[in-house]
Amino acid sequence: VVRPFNEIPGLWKNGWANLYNFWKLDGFRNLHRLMLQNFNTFGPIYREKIGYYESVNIINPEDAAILFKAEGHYPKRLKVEAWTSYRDYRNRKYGVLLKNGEDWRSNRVILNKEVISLKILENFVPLLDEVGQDFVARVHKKIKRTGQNKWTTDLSQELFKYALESVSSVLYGERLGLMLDYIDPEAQHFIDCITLMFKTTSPMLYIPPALLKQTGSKVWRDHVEAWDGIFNHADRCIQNIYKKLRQDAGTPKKYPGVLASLLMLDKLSIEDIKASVTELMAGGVDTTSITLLWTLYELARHPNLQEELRAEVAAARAESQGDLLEMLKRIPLVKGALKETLRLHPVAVSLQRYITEDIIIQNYHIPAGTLVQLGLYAMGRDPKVFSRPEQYQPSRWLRTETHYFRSLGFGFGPRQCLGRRIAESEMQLFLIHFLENFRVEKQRHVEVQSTFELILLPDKPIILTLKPL
Ligand code: HEM
Ligand code: 2DC
Repeated sequence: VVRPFNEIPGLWKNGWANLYNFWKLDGFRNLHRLMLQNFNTFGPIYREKIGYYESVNIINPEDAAILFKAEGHYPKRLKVEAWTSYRDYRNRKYGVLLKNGEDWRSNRVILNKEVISLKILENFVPLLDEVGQDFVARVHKKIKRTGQNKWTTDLSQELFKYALESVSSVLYGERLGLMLDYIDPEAQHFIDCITLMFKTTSPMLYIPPALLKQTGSKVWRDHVEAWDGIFNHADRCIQNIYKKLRQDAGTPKKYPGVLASLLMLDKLSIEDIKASVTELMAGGVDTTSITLLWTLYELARHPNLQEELRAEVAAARAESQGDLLEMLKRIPLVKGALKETLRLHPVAVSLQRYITEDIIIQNYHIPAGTLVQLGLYAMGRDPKVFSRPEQYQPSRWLRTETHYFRSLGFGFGPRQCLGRRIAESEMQLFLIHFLENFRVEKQRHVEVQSTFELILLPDKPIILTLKPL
């Protein structure tokens, strides 16, 4: 017999006591580890309430399949109130990230064609390839300057710039120039604001922003300042393209970028376009750069694997004879490496949906309307799901072993990551150029773990040594 909702194990009876314990355990930064612990304590399903935040948590791929079948026509994630509060406070429109219902769907359908369709990839790849080339040229220069034929550094700032340059080149069809020696301080400020925005969001998952706003708390003030910085810079970038487009109205010969394409298409209001393009620009920095940093960290720890990947890239380069799209089809192990990175170091600790119909998971009844979370970090490290989960093994993604609901780093279905294609090609091209130019080594034996700042980040600087080949 199916057991009732109220019998699901877990701590869900006293949200406020749970919030207090969560705070004592430094849960704001340990969310991923606490989720893992909860699965160990309660099994593959548990119910939880922290403050106002109530959810049912699952870990098995087969249960994820049930969850996503019940996501309905307008899939809805956990509402990040900090983000909606800011928009309401400043009277700014929601973009596709924050919209819901029919408004979300109609915007998303139009954006899909310009941002994640396979057809559009042809336009993105040459732009992203150029940024990849400029990145390696920049690193070669840095290496020369050390006079030691190697460069030991924390690459995160360089990767933030690479990621922002990449996403901007695709969105605006032009370069910001972040791979140059002197960079626009506004762009640097934009990067810093995104990091601050994520960091200040996580406490507000549990403490309502409205409350923090009333009490004039620093988190809320910092959060507003961060989003203000993000929107001001994005507005300037968008205005700049808008003006240019009005000046030379004729049809351009080359691909003009996502923003100009959307403006010319004239299917979304300018305000809707601005809101979503801002979200794409902000969503495109920390996500891909941190994933690349983790990948380099893993390659530094696995020198043989690094050589294997290098060989794959060299062969793909030779076989594809200058055709980049063709080349991207010939690097399955590089793609496996990126999946493996997202398995062990996912950007998103969980995926969530408010289910639109009653479902049964692990023989428990879960009523429609419940927030169900798939613990992505916990699943990636579960030995029942991945054999030897602690090992970084890109080749596991080549084998015939089942991948059924196991590769979910970008989410699933119509509400999955809108930036997915940009992110994937940007990261693949980065690794191609990197492997063709440098060997990466790790310093001492430093174990780096994840810390939760809304997205999962390395808990300490990752210091790498780059040597030219
Ligand atoms: C949503 C992951 C890069 C923009 C998401 C979601 C995940 C995710 C898990 C939620 C999906 C769901 O609920 O099913 C990642 C990862 C990235 C990445 C792992 C890189 C390694 C990017 C980039 C952009 C971007 C580069 C922008 C160019 C977005 C947007 C949404 C989203 C706009 C909301 C889509 C919607 O609600 O319709 N991402 N992301 N992401 N991401 Fe990404
Ligand atoms: C954070 O418990 C943990 O892609 C919460 O590019 C549940 C939750 C809800 C929404 C998730 C968020 C987590 C992690 C960061 C995500 C976000 C949805 C989109 C966002 C996954 C798992 C991200 C990083 C976007 C950000 C876009 C931007 C404009 C801020």
